[in-house]
Amino acid sequence: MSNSDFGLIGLAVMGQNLVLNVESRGFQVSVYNRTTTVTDEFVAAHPGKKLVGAKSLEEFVQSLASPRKVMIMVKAGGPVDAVIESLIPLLDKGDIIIDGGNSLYTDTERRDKWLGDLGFRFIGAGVSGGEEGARKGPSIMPGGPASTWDVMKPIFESISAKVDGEPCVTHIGPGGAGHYVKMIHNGIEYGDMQLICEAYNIFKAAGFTPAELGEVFTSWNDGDLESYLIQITAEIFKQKDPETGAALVDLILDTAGQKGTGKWTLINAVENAVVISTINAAVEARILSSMKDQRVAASTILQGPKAIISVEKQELVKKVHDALFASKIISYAQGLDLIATMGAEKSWGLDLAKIAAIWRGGCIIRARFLNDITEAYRTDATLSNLMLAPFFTNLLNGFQENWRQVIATATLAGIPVPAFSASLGYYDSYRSAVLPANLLQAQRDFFGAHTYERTDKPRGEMFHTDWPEVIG
Ligand code: NBP
Repeated sequence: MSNSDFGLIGLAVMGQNLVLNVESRGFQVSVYNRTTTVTDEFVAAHPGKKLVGAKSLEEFVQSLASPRKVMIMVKAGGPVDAVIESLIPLLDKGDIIIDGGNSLYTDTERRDKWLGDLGFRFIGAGVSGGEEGARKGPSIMPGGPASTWDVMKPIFESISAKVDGEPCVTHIGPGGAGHYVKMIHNGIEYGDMQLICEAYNIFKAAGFTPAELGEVFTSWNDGDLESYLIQITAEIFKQKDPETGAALVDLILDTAGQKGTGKWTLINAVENAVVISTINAAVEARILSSMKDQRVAASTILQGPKAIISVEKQELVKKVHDALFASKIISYAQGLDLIATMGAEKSWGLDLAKIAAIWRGGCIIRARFLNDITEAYRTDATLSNLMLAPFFTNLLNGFQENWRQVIATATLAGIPVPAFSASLGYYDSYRSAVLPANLLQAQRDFFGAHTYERTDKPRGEMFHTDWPEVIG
């Protein structure tokens, strides 16, 4: 066989499916996995395909055409460094290493410098879409030097998802920009998922069965909420447990896991002083869900109203739709604000329209309304907040009344809606010309002489008051 066009290390779920995707576009692919039996079984399971299974890294590297293009698809963290360490003595200067896992962007920045100093070319690329995306076409967010992107472009564009003929991949920016944007994508995904769960909880309290919810979500997926997460949620509600015949969703324990990208997003938002309260609420909702034993104990101690909602079903479907959509807009507005802030801080030259455009297909947060987000940033690249794009302003103004009613109804019934509430709190704070921070500044000046500005004096002029002494 001739030398391969592409090589991939790490044949777990994502790696295997990406390899099959790359191969299906006409490229010959060499594969290597630390545990050799995995490689052997994978190659044996796909006879007739242009795959070269390597038993050693040396064999793997030798099988690649120059400049070599090696994608690493192993567990994020130490394993990525371990693979790079063992590749370095085998590769030639100018070869390209791509880390396609969910690496923390700061690790990517470190590797970018490390490998660049050694004369290699490095791309940290976020890959979204899970197993199916990897196989049929993911959304890919590559960072690193633009010149390296130019070399990888033909392969990445051919394997990515397409929307209206446009590939769901673009060069995001230098260094860790690709993995950074993938991290925020995952944060937005956390927000979307939690918002859907809160809608579900409200519907449950109103007596909707899983079968009815399957219909509601299917109809939503035919409308403006059309998205991958709404679509799979509809399927989840329809799924029966083969053992008991009951709706499977009712048998799944209510404790959620997380791998870290949501937490990383929160830390980065705090560091950049950007509010991402919807995503924050979503991460915290997962944490609270994992405290099952404490919640069960507290449920018989701490009091609240009966979780029953008595609103006519069709009316509730409309209201929850509006609350969900409005909150979802906020979640994206916050995530994009964080990307814009960090992009400016790092001088990455990010293009929010292009980022929104490559999220329209292949990835977990793909949604019809990403077309409108793309359009909003194409129209005004300097948009300070997505809520202020006329299309989204109109939607929010139209939704806000039902949004409030849903949150009020849920709160009065004792049903937690932390992400809905956080979203509305952000919306109301952002649109408030006056906030109670005047009192806060007075408090700060009282105990710490931090000074304050006055409403009747020019900005920047600072004042201090000799407040009365408080004893005790
Ligand atoms: P995993 O994250 O489960 O990693 C398993 C792979 O890593 C196996 O090939 C394993 O080899 C290899 N590996 C490990 Br663990 N330690 C290694 C080491 N020290 N040296 C060499 N290889 C090592 O796989 P995945 O779920 O396919 O995900 C791959 C990457 O893609 C991760 O960063 C993940 O976060 C990201 N991602 C996953 C998804 C998803 O839906 N699963 C979606 C998007 C992104 P072995 O066979 O020898 O143990």
